[in-house]
Amino acid sequence: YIKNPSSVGIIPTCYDGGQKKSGVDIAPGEMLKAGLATQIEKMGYSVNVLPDEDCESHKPESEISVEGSNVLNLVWTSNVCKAHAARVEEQCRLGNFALSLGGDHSLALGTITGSSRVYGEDLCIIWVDAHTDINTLSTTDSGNLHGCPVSFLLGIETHPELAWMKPIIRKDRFVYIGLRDIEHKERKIVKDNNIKAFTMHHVDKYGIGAVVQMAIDHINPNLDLPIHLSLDVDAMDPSVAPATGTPVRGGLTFRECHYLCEAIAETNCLVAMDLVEVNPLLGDESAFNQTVAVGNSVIRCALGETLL
Ligand code: Z70
Ligand code: MN
Ligand code: MN
Ligand code: MN
Repeated sequence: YIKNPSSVGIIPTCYDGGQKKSGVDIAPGEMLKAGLATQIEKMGYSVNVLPDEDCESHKPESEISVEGSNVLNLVWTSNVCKAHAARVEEQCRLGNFALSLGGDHSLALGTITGSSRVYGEDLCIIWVDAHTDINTLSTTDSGNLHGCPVSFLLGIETHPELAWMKPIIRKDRFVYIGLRDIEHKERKIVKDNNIKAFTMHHVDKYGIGAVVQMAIDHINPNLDLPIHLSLDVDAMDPSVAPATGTPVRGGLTFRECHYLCEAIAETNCLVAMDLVEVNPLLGDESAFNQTVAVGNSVIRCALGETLL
């Protein structure tokens, strides 16, 4: 794979159907309005901003219900993510850095499927989030698919509607950082599947430097494999990123999250990134501006802005 891509493809998909709060769908537009593309260009990359996906056009006439599950918007989410996956795949094939802007985290069904079609089993995932997002169709209480993408990506859950994913992500090349809000049934899935997870407890205990080092050593010890970073802004503390649907206190500080992105940039292995769950409608104008700005800032860090 191409190390250190010189071009970035920004892929906005304004999808909010993986959860119930509207507003997460206007985040890509706001992040771009705040200057994200120009900021990345100033770093020396060529930037191609793809058009927003028309999520309404993917809405089915009727949804399906799944027995034993209260899952919502399964067909709609599947359609949107399938389209998004094709766009991520294309950017990766072109050798561009694939930057997905969400939208809620259900979009990762598409983002990681897209990059894995190009990088195959080599692909390593760093999932930075307050939540594990590993519910299955039967364990989800909320019915929100943004709480479920990891189970589909790791092949723990399947459904005919999502058969297009053909997941090939290896469980030993997947790692969590920043967890602090895990449902009981999710905890069991994480343990039963032996998935490496660094919670906020580990960040407190070892420090962010050691945690990121251990996470990278786990998935990619020789630094010779491509990495996809899926970053949910709620990984950060609500004092840093307040405008998000499910804020959970005790999160990554401003510097911890920036350090994490810098350390991943330093590996020269990062090929794709998702920035999801910014919701500009939650909170006042200053909360909104702050969250959009910190989202753009961690993206630039992951692209190497603050490295010498
Ligand atoms: C819960 C669920 C979640 C993000 C909330 C919450 C999941 N475990 N994910 N906010 N980003 O509904 O499954
Ligand atoms: Mn909407
Ligand atoms: Mn998430
Ligand atoms: Mn989350």
